[in-house]
Amino acid sequence: MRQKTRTGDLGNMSTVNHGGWSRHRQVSHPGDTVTAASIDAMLQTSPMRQGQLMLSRFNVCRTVALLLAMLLMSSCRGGSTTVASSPPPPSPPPPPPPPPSGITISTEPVFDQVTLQQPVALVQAPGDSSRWFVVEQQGIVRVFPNQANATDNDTSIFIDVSTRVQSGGERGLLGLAFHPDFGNGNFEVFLSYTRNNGGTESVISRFRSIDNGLTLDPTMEDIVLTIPQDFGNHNGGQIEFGPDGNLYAGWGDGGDRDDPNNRGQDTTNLLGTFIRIDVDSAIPYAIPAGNPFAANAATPCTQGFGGADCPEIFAHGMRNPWRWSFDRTTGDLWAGDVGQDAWEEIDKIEIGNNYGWKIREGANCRPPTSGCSTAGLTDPITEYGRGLGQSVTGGYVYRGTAIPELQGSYVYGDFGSGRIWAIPATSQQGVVGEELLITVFGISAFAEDSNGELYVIDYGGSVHRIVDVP
Ligand SMILES: [Ca+2]
Repeated sequence: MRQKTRTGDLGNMSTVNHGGWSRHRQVSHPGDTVTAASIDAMLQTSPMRQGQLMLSRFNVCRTVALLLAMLLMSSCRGGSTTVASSPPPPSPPPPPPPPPSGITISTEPVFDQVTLQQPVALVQAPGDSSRWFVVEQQGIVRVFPNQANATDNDTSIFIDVSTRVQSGGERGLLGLAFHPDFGNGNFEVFLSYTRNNGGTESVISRFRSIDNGLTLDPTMEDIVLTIPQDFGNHNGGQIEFGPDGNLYAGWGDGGDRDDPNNRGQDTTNLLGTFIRIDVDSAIPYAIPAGNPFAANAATPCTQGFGGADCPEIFAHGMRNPWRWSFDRTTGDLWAGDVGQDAWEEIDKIEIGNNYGWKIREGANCRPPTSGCSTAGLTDPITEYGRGLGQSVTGGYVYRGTAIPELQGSYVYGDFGSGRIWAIPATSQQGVVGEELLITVFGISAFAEDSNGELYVIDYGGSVHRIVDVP
């Protein structure tokens, strides 16, 4: 197994999904005072960085972007200056590692002649393995050919909604979902982003291609639903069509620390939930009959809140689901749910379940650290503590063929530590992930191609294929 050693602290941040960077503190956030000059000064003076001065201009730009992100978020970990917080509970000694599985992997850079800016997702269109679509946080979706030698000259803009997106920290263009019939009589694509509507607001909108799938028309935006956010962080924001043809979305708890408005446990709003809606049967959507609160279908929470339990809800008790996927073989929904102080968790999201936030973080009571009621709460499949990472990024169950020993394993990583782990997709709750690799990447997402092969997306702007080490 090739293991890279981290030489810096670029990954020790949680740009996309963490912290207490909230709207009411934005003005005084130290990140706002960062200038290009101060970044330059840091680059010049930090011994750790000196080797990086030899980097290409492109890489320096990446470094600056990452430093910016790091500085933005570094104060978020400790978080609040306005909310008194208890110290995190001490971590118990780690359990013994599982026996080695024989999985040996590495990563290889791909598409390294294509410039990507703060990518948060990389996807292919249904039935079309010839192209990749990269979702950039500032509000642009670029498309480039699925060719190793693709360059910026081969890259074009699929859609640019940056002028209506509020980006930065954990906000931005956060999700894209092709309609399952896209290119086959349907040309709809759904985007999920945050905008400024008197405060941060999450939006899912329906767009269409009127040029046979080459681009999306930005002038025809039909808003599907909106959710006002309490604070600027924990926006979740991924959207995907499930194997049942419904559109799923995952939302964070509204932000700040300790879920101050108890959104995760309150099912009269869409914060802290997974939702499932049917975007084909009605405008803007219909409620699938099996949803837990489908009886309230006549009073949907199209603006995030309702007087009764929201019929869109599929599961709840989430803190900030960051990157999730459906197993292409079983249809199971696997998600990373980012922790606050102590535990990062991987959940298998099933209908009607309550995943515990803010009663528990991972499979642990929150302060007080014992005695919380666990009745009705669903444990994660696996969790890891702060010694191993700071911000989980959910991945995929590997169903490819290039790495035989990885088949049937759920692969996930950590944005802060760059670690990549796997667990058997048949795991029961409490399994310990097997660490496969320590990378230098700020893992903002994983990607899965049409053959089921997996890729790691580095928030700094690079893509890396996961490959076998025989
Ligand atoms: Ca949980």
